[in-house]
Amino acid sequence: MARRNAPEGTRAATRRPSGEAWRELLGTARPARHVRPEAVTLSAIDAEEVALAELRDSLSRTPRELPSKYFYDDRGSALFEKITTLPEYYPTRTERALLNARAPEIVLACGGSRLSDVVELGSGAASKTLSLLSTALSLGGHPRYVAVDISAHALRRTRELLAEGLAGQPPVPVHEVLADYTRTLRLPPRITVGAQRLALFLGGTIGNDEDEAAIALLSRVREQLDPGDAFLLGANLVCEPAAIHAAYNDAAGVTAQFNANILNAVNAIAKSAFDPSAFDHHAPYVVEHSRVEMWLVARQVLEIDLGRLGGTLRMDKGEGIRTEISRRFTRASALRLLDASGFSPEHWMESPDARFGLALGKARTGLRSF
Ligand code: AVJ
Repeated sequence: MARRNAPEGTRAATRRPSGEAWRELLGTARPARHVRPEAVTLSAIDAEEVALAELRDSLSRTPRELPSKYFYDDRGSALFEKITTLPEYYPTRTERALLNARAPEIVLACGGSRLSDVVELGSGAASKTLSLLSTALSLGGHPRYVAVDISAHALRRTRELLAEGLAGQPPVPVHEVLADYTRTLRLPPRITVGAQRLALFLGGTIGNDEDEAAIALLSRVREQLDPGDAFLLGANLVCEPAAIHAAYNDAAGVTAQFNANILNAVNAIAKSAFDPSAFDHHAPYVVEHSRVEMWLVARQVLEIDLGRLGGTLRMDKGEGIRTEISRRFTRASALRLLDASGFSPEHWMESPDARFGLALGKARTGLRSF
């Protein structure tokens, strides 16, 4: 994963960036057929030293952890895209169907043809967002799409998917922001004064954080918006444990590969010597915390050279590293999160099977007085 030193910000494109991220983003960037990339913006991903400190810190916690954003190197992003097509992994198709069904309602609640700026955090494979953009276009709007992702690979896929999915429709300008939004977030300035913005945080990724970090993240989004701007949050909902369990323990073993691959990503950054094949994938749904926990569990006693992290990590047989939590919410807990982050909840939409929810909120003027 590319990590550079430039300070974060959307003006970074005017600077001369160096390093892998730049090469990776621009070296293979070709204009898509139907999507005109009007501006390519490069925001710095956190400095190498910060990443090393973060990895050191999380691996020395009890239990040991790795931040789940490290899943998304090129291979990890590709594996996650594969997960979204697995029969067991219900969230993506459930959310997509819900978005497709409710797109007109969502776009109309965001000013209809006045919706000019669609900003997606973790745009990944933006295939779910197509219905919102199509709807805005068909209402006579001219939306721009701002894709924010930590992965250059994912941003490339975003561009391809938009080109394919919006073929034959008016071009949608795409503004790409390569950034780690778990740390800082700076959105490009709005296109025109009074333009209506809609920020999206879909896929249930909000479930990767405990409440405090989730509220901090959503509050950072709120700070980048103006009062009245809209925010759409996708949340996995509490449902049958067997369905949740299957989604993270697929028969083809893709989720297990995705989990193990985080160690390759860490090795690339830290020059460490984790052996992915020395760990078992373990992903139980923990009812008490309404969350999936993904673990990598050492199959035998291990001594791992930590490379640039410094020293050796000793792990007992059966000891685990927690690589992800993926929370399940209720309508009440999802709306509480929005509200606590400076958004007034306006709409709640649920899939027919009640496994996935979308909450639409509007950025509030001031802080809430309790
Ligand atoms: C991309 C964070 C929403 O939590 O379900 C998929 C990641 N992990 N399978 C999720 C994931 C294991 C996914 N999110």
